[in-house]
Order: sequence, then C-alpha cells, then structure tokens
Amino acid sequence: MHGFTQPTFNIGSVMTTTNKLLLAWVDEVARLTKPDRIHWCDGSDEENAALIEQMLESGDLIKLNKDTHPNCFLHRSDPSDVARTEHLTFVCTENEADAGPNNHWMSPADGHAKVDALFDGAMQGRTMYVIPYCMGPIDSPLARCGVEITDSPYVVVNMRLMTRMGQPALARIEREGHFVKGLHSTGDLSPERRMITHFPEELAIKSIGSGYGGNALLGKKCHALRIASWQAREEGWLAEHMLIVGIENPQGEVHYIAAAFPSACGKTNLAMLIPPESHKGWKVWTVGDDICWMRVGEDGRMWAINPEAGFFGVAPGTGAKTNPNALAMLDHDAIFTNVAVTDDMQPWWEGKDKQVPAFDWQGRPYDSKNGPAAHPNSRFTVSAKQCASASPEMDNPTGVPLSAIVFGGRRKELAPLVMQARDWNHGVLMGASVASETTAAATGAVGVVRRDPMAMKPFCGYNFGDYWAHWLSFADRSDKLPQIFHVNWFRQDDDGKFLWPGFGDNLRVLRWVLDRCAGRGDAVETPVGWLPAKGALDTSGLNIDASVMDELLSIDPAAWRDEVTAVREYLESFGDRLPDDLLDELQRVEKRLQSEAA
Ligand code: OXD
Ligand code: MN
Repeated sequence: MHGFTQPTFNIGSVMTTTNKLLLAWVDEVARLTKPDRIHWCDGSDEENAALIEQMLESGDLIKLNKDTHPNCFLHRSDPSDVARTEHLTFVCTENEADAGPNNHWMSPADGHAKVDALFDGAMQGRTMYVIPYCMGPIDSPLARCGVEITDSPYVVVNMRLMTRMGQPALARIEREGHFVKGLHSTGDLSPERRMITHFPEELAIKSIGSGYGGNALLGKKCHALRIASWQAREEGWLAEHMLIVGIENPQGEVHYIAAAFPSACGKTNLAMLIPPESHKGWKVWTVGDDICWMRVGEDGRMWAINPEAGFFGVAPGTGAKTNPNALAMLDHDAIFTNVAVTDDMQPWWEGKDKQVPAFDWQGRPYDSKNGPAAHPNSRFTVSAKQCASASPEMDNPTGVPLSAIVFGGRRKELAPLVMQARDWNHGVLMGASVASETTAAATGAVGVVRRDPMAMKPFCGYNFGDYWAHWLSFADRSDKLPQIFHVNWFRQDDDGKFLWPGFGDNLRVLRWVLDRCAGRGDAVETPVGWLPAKGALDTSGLNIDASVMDELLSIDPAAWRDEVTAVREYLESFGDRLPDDLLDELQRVEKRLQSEAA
C-alpha cells in the first residue's frame, strides 16, 4: 500500500456501524480507489439538497423550469453511455457452466483482476459515497439489503429515489450482519474500460465505466435481478423482471397479477393503466413496474413484493393518452436523463405533448436531421409515492398474493393476444419460450427478434437450464400457485398497423385472465394453450372489427410448428442443464400440433 493517505472520513451524525465486514470492505475499497473523501449517505433531505447543489454547480445537473416542474433536474450523460451494455456485463462463477450460455462468463479470479485494475486510483480527486440500501419494505422478511459504494453523486440521488436508502437500511444491516456488496465508479466513461461484473457466489458486484442507470444503480438490475435470482434459487424463491398490479373490480375486490415483459415493452404503462371509459368502477393499483420478488407463503399462495421504491422509466411515449398517471407524477421532484428541453426549460420527449423541443438530449439546438430530440432510451427517476395509482400495499412487508403470472413479448406476428397455460409446467415452457423484438434499452440493433425467456435474458444471474428447473420445482411446493398466461399487445397487420389498441384497453385482457383464475371466463383449447372463446373478451365500447378479433384470438398451426422447432433448438442449446420436464412439456405441445396437422 503505497502513497495512500487516509481520506477524510465523514460518517453522518446519526450513522454508525460496528459491522466489521462493512468497515473492512469500505477501507479496502478506499485503499484501492484512493478517493479524496468518504461520505456515508444517511438519505436525509439535507444531504440530497447538498448533492443537488453540488451537481448544479458542476453542470452534472441542469435545473428545469421551477414553475412548471419544481425540483426537477436534467442530467445529460456521455453520448456513449445511454443504455445497458450487455456485451460488457459478466457473471463470474467458479464453474463456467453455472453462469450458462445465457451469460458472458469470466472466472472470479480473472473478473476481480481485470476490474480491480480499472478501479485502481479511479476515485482520485473524487468523493466516495457509501450507500446502505434495502430492496423491499424495510421490515419485510422478503427484503434484502446491500451497500453501494460509488463516486457518482448522480447515483446517490437516484438510489435515494429507487430504494429505501440510508439510516434504516444500515440499522437492518447492523442487525442481520450481511449485505450485497456493490462497488461502482464512473471511471473515465470510456467504453473500452467499461465492465459490469457480478460475483454471485460472493454476493458482490463491481461496475466501472458507466453512469447509466441499469449499469450504475446497482440495487436495480445487478442486485435485485442478477444477484437476487441466484440467492432466490438457493433460498427457494423467485426474483423476476415483472411489474405487479392490483386490479380492483366494481365490487371493490382487488386481485394481483405479476407480468414479465422485456425492457421498454410497456411495463410502466401497464402498471399504471387507466381503465377505458366503458369500465366504470374498475381501478388499477400500481405495486411495481419492473421487478418482483415472490415466494410461496404459508397459505400456499405466491406472495410478491416490489423491491424498489421508485420508477426508472422510459420517457419517450409517455403521454396524456398512453400513461396519464406517469405524466402527472413527473411534474415535480423528478430527475430526467437524456430528454430534450423546450425553450422555457420544460422536459420534453417524443410522445409527450405538442410543445416544440428547443434543445435535444445532447444539448444541441434541436434539428430533426440529428434524430429524435430525446434519446429513445431517455429516462425519468421518481419516487413511487408520487404516483396517483400507487398501491397502499407497496409498503406491506408481507407483499400481495398473486392470482396470475403473465408473460409477454413484442411480436408482430404469431403470438395471439392472450392464451392461458394448461398448468404450471406448461406455463414455465411458455415463459421459457418468450421471444421479443429488441429495444433501445440495451445497446445494439433494435427490432431483432431474440429469445428472452421470462424477459430475463439480460438479467438471470445463472444458467437458464437451472433457472427453469427452479421454476418447475414450484409445482411440488403448492397446489395454489398462480395461473400462467402469455399476452402479445404488439400484433401488426401487413401495413405495420397495430391490431390491438393496447394501453387502457389491455384491462379487457386482464379481466379475462382474472376470470379464468376464478374458474370463469369461456375458453377454447388449442395445441398451444387456452384462448378466449368468441365473445369471452369484453369489447364493448371498442371500435374493432370482428375479423381483427378473430385474427388476434386464433393460432396458425403451421407457423406454430416452425416456432416450436425454433424453441426446441434454443432449449437444447442448454445441453445437460436443460430439465427433462421442460423437454417433455415441449414434446406434448409438438404432438398436439402434429395431430392438428393430421
Ligand atoms: C430497465 C430495463 O431499465 O429493463 O428497467 O432496461
Ligand atoms: Mn426493466
């Protein structure tokens, strides 16, 4: 240890820890990264205000119009750092097969060596922030704690919105003695020196070279999905890329659904759905918009919590028609990243309203020749408390009981509007077969269909073969598991026009889903699942041709035979980790499709 002088150690007045593991780790990181100062975050209003002031001075944040958007700020990221970088994201397990073909792998020794070399001296001249946080309601047995060390004040203020951060989390860590270790530095932001590494066997994350939410707010994708999925398998629960909603019927009964969709496929919109005009007395409650941790409760039902405390949503497309609840929650106390601004400094993005952008996401005078004004993956960060549809159950330590689990992808053709699995194992196959067109949430080509099992392709912290086996194992744990469904809001006609109106009208589909869970709702059997019978889906007040409904609610067996061949090829690429029960299930679907052809 050469040339290291102990940095100023500033532990907040109310913050104390005797946790030796935590103190030793903070010390070890400081020695490696050599910050000028260490600050333990207490999550207070004063701390937040001071960090914002500091970022306004440095130019990391820009104040937005204080009359229309009080306490709202804009952050413009480096133009090369605007999305998750899956090709630079690694799962480092001792045994390569444990990470599986679904992850980029490195041995833990290599991973640590490579990433530590980048962290060496990375915080020189900067402050190192220590952020204790809790994923989930602070008193929930389903919640888990972590500590993120970062040199980015932008990360601190975002983590404050997205997690339960500060003193109460530190107190829980103090009680439990363990936590997930997350080390982050923006480094020099160069893509050549960017790495997002996970060490599930050590419950540790090291991420350097990116300030983008999914790479830098380590509580979210890195902890709550990649590390938690690993922990969940060991402990017998599930960590999933799912929204959670409560659907209240006119009789005042609320039933809960969790739904998995790939990134930027409308999870936030669905989570905050406003019922269509024809649905008087219905209400949708938002429990979560991105992540769901669930386990079988003592009563045999599946209980779910949202581990997050805020929303990190895609801005473009959020408007008065598509998501009025989101638009309303964004007019105060929000952070915007890479959106455009109007000439009076209001945030703006495509699909927001009729205002005209003056400056694009890079701060250039807006010119349509340069592409969209807001980056397609521009984001807002906001506390869930600001959402008008926020469910009071969001803070319930027990979580909410799920009636249904829904999988979905973005597919122009093939997949019907909705179908129900025959049973749990068939539902697991449906989830494992999810395919979707890629979006701007990750770098790379947009619009390419790829397999995204359970919408977890970028987020499962271990071999998908083992993950499916874990999912299948739930069939033996309870006979009161949620029913499983598959939906597709994105079917198009030959001219590329969407066949289904989506948004609020998706409630019609969720109603059929809940009817089926209650043993009601007419359905017809097909080789790939149960579909709504003619007239079973309420289309009252909807201007949609019967022929379009027929197209949305039918399957093309020949196209499905091709699909099933592609699914088999994909599943078999997992070799001996692929559970036999999943292959058996696939074989049953194949047989049913063949007898349809005979
Ligand atoms: C997200 C994502 O940010 O899935 O939620 O990329
Ligand atoms: Mn997501």
